[in-house]
Amino acid sequence: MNSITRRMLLACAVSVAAAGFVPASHAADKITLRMSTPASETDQRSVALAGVFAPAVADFATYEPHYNGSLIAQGSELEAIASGDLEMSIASAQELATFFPEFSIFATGYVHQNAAHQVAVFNDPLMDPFKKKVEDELGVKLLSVMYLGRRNVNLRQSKDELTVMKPEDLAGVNLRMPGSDAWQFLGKALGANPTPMAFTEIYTALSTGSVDGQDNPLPTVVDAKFYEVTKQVVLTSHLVDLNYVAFSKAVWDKLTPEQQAAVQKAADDAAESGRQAQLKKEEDLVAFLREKGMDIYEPDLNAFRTHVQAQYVGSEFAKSWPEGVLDKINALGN
Ligand code: KDO
Repeated sequence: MNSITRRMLLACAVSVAAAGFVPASHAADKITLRMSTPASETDQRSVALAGVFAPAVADFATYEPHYNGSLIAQGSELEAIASGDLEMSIASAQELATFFPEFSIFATGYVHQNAAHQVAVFNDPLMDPFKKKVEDELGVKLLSVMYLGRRNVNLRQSKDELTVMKPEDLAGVNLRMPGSDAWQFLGKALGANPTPMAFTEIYTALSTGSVDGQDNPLPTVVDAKFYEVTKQVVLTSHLVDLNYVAFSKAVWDKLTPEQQAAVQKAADDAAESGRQAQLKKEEDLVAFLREKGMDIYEPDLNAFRTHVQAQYVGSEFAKSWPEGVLDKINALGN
């Protein structure tokens, strides 16, 4: 049956071609780039990829974004790319650390200083062995670094009910952190009681009180409307958070050198555009959140930094960091 069908289709195609009716459809040759992320469509990284990346590769690729973890669950994207079920994602260093523990260095509290520092680190030769390993062993290319922002502690309790100035003040606080070990470690290092949970479940968990809080940058607190179900943000800035534009190596290898250059430039341009938009939002949103009645204040940052850094010293994570890399990262900062 199959062969008859194939033969019939072939015959049909041949006769159409002979009649000169075959349209020179480039669309049919285009590759589809499925991108999966737990982020929303209005998140600035999503906006930048759809608005800057997609049109720049549109000649040869159809960008197909899937938001809110609707295609692939948060944390499984890299595996999906490796097995050919996905072409792109916005991957975190914490997710990469589940495969390559040394990536935890980029997920460690108070290591990256700001957005520019992230870019300097990503483009420095120190990143080359990290990128190569991911490419060789996972079949994933890390094209560019995206800025998510300064993660802060966002709680249901008002400041009157719970004022957080030091890590000790977070003792017993049930803080939602993303699922992987590197994230959970950071939650503990902050002094809290971390609870693993997918991003898409946070709003409900905050509204029902099954967690006391969550940590994310201010633009995420607004985009996901966490301000509706929380009362304070403690500006701990414990992680200047990043994501990598992750791209299938198998797909990359099928592209021409010109197409590869276009994909690379599109990723860099999208990352830069998203970074500027996110930085602006971080600045503007303090006023917005205060208008919504939230308490926003800075704790004793020195106490948090010292406490968090002390937890990493001698940890299993720190043992996986290649010799000298932390010093190089620090040297690229202010
Ligand atoms: C989150 O789950 O808290 C987190 O901020 C982790 C990031 O690595 C990133 O995946 C992000 O969620 C999602 O893209 C949603 O913004």
